[in-house]
Amino acid sequence: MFSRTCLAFANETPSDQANLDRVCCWISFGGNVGDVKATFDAALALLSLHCHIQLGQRSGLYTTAPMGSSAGRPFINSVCELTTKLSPLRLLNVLQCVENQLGRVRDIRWGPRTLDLDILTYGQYVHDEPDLIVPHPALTYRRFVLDPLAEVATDWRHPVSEMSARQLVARLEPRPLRVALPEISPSQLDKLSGQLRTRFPEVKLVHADVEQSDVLRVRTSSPATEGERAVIDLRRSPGDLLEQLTSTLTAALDAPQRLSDW
Ligand code: PH2
Ligand code: MG
Ligand code: MG
Repeated sequence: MFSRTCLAFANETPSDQANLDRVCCWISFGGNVGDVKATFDAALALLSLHCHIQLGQRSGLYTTAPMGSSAGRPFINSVCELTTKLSPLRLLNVLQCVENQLGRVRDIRWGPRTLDLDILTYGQYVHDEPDLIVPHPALTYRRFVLDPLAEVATDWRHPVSEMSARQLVARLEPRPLRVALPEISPSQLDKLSGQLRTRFPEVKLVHADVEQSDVLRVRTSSPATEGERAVIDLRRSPGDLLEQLTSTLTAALDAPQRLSDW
């Protein structure tokens, strides 16, 4: 059952043998160091060796604005579908093995990288623990994953909000983009608006947590409540509030350029 090809993944043991049904997953690819296209190809080749992974559709390659003050040069991003019998944590482990084999150095959080492989979704599975969160918690506001996903995952729906990738992109398109920060005081909001105005003239920060679908809601000090899963949780981003908002808005307002097929 556990074919020899799986031994290419050094951290795996025979207990990784999976007896689950095959699950369809979407994986994001990102990188901005070295020959990123060659690294993506090498990652696909390694994943295709795994006896419990079958590769599916993939999007084109996109150039995207680097999100985060330490991220470095623009990124190349893409998404790929795979089906697997591996559990979510086993799959995560395989992805990390591939990242490591292809020269990933884990030093600066959100720093420049040769390769980042993230599980965007694992079937309809919803899991929120420190070891792994699926669906990826930032999926709903990052154009660098949503645009590639919208290109190929046309039947896909977000397991919690049930929105398609195209609908999630559409939420980010109105200008001005209204962003609600209900936990921030009016005076702090004025200050933040002033600090963000030059870089993001198309963004309007609002305090009122009005029930309007065109408002992007952001949590800054408490977790989203039940039924509020498309809310952006800034506490997952590095830096102070200004830096967290800057990186979030960079990802939300980006207009990724499709470079080529992959
Ligand atoms: N990944 C990061 C940090 N910043 N920026 C872009 N454009 N694309 C990424 O994939 C990306 C990023 C950390 O995972
Ligand atoms: Mg990532
Ligand atoms: Mg990652």
